[in-house]
Amino acid sequence: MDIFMKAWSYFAANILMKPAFLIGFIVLLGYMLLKKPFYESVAGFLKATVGYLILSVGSGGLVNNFRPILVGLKERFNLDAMVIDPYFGQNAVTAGIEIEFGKTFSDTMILLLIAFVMNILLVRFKKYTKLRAVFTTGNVQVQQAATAFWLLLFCFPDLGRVEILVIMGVVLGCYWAVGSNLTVGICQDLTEGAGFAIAHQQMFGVYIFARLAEKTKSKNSRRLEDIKFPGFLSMFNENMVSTSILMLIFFSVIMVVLGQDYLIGAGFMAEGQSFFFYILETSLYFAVYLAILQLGVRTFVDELTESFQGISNTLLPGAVPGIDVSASLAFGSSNAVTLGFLFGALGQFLTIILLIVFKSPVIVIAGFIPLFFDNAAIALFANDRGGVRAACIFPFISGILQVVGSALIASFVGLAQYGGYLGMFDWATVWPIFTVLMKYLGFIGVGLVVIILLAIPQLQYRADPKGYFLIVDDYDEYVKQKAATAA
Ligand code: ASC
Repeated sequence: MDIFMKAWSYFAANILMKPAFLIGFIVLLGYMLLKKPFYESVAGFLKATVGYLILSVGSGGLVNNFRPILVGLKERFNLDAMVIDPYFGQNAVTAGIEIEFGKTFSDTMILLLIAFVMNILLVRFKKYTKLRAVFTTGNVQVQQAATAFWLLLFCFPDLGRVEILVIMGVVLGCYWAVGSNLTVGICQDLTEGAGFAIAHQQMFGVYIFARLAEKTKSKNSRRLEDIKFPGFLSMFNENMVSTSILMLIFFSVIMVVLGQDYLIGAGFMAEGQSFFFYILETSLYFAVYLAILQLGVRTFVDELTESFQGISNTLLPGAVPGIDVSASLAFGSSNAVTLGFLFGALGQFLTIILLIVFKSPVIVIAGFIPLFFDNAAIALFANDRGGVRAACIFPFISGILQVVGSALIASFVGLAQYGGYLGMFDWATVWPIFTVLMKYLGFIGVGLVVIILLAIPQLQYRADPKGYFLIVDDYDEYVKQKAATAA
């Protein structure tokens, strides 16, 4: 048993929690199952891993460059505020868990084992469960486990170690499998059959807004990529240019509000550096990291698509891998990505101002990760299925919900005072609902959460029994059949 746990811990720490290697090994396994020559399989492994690492450079660059600027607002105005951001959320849990509950969570590896195995079993028995996606984004699983641990202890303060682990493993395993599965269809449409789903922290959000976008679509709705701006506006047709201009405007405002003195004092800017060029360079890095991120996705996605057939033909029939939400940002309209970020920011900032004006006991500071990755993806899918208007309205609504939902849940469960909350869309909406159910209905609430989650894929299947598995097995055939039924 000890050897088994040691082997698992090694696997979890070095591979499962490092998605670049997990995706790399999935590609290797897939190609081996397809009986490709060894050298091709190794080449696939390398390309997939390097591609994913490139994506991480892009997304890490965005986070590391722009998060401190937003968080600077808190320091600059001496706000006693909580930052909504996965890393701040995780730190808040670590800081408060012992004080509040007299516990620490050191069972991450075991939890990941239970939840991962459960996810795979749910997909293996897809005939009954209708679940098609395996969650592979281990780095966010760890953040979610920390927050879920807190939420569960808040609902069941006296629970022992084993019970906590089992409940967390089951509830999180279901959330991962069901959430990721929700996005299979919309991802296939967006990527024209690239064969992956989203495994991240806004799966319900992306799906719900994608469906709402379809519902609010009118005859005149147009996608961003179908609009050609005339005259001087034509510079917005090229997304690197439009991203640069819009981010320059956005971050200029923020950095002017922060002020040169603050930026120098906090070590952002060097003394004597030109304020103008500092702002220009910093803002343009947004387009730089976005381009890197997209390059990374393009490097690994083809390998993953092809190799995963080896797995979906044998070990896990009809399955797709659930991967980082960033992967979707290389598809569809890049301008939607920028628009989503800006409208999400508008929603968040307006709501934060209202919190301040109405003297809310909890003030929230916008975190970069929810602001960008949630709302960019929401806009991307909304644009794809409902056009530009949907790509503006839904991230705006999401921004409001992220702030309101996080403020409510974090003060309800007592996390706010430790400075952070996860804050991603699902954790500001879906999880607060789960928490209320579990707090007031106890174990019946836990059962209810699991039943609600597992019912979702059944409803999805019933809505389209013919296309539901076909969209994964053979996307071209799926499109053909849809066209034939529509005609
Ligand atoms: C998160 C998180 C990150 C980013 C990254 C986006 O939730 O913790 O580091 O999003 O996964 O690519």
